[in-house]
Amino acid sequence: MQLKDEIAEVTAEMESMDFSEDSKNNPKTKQMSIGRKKFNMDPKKGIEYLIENGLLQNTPEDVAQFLYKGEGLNKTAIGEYLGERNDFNVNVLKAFVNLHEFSDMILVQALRQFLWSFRLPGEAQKIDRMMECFAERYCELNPGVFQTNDTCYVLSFAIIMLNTSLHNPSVKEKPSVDRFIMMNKGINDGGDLPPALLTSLYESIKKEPFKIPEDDGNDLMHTFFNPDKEGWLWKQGGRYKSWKRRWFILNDNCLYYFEYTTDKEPRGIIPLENIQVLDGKLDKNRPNSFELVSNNNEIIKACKTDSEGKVVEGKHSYYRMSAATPEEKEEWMRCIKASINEHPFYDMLVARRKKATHNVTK
Ligand code: 4IP
Repeated sequence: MQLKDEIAEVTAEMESMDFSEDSKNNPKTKQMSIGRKKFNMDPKKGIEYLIENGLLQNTPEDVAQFLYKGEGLNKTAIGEYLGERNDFNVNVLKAFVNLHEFSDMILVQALRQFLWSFRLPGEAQKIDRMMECFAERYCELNPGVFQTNDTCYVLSFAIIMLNTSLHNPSVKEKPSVDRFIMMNKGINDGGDLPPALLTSLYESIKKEPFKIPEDDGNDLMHTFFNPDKEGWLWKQGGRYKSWKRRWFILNDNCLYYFEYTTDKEPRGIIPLENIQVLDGKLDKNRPNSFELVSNNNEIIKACKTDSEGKVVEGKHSYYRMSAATPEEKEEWMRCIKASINEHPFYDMLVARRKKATHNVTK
């Protein structure tokens, strides 16, 4: 952080050296340069300074314009300022998003532009507010693409997660386009989005990952959505305790299982809510096992396809799984735990997803 501040300072210094003699001696230019430096160190103080010296008007629109131009400004500082919760900053955020022109852009392009204009902060509430504004703006400029703003919001995150899965080397199993389409079923106000649209979004991300400003390799995009994982596990039945080999996918705070890797429809979905992961009992026939148990000793909320192909509720008071190796087991437990405990943001996303798919569950 300190290093970043120093770099920002030196950059601002170098910029001011480029000025002609006239402008160098111009007190306003000098103040502007001081204001930028202050902003990079403490965004609130920087803006106050610029307003006090008459270089910015005290309106959300003028401040937004300044941040949007972003000349000499550190994008982490812009993100910090836009994420603040008071009325003025929230209005600056709205005005800032409204300066983006997304007409006739596919969602990935709009996201690329948006996520490059500042650095998304790490806090769930802030991300939520920013992405909500983004979705609202995109839908306003591209009417008819999505049924609701929530659809746009949920899909934006699906794209950000896809970006991680496709480009983060620690994600071994890369999702296919069919998988991406499947994961986004029902999000268009209960209906499905056109496969051609989802395919074009997928292809764009596959070809070119998102560019994130000031990415230090420890960025939100790389760590936050890391728990995604896929692989074979053995799973014990609910009422009838037979063991089945199933292809599991951990995604979006849910565990999905499939009979074959190429299946488009999962056999079962276990939302990772109100559960914990425990080491399994020692059983030499089922080594490397772990269990998902309910926090309140109730049946775990889940759905599955029964033998007639109907979607029904699961009947598990616990799920017992067995992995091929001790390392695999540890990895699954780590990833599931990470996705349970982690971020309040997941709860927001799950809630938003429920809204976007509400017709399905009605
Ligand atoms: C079935 O046993 C399978 O193990 C099912 O797993 C399981 O459903 C059933 O649990 C269990 O009875 P048989 O196929 O030997 O009859 P899968 O759906 O992966 O095939 P779960 O809920 O684990 O998916 P109950 O609770 O329906 O009995």
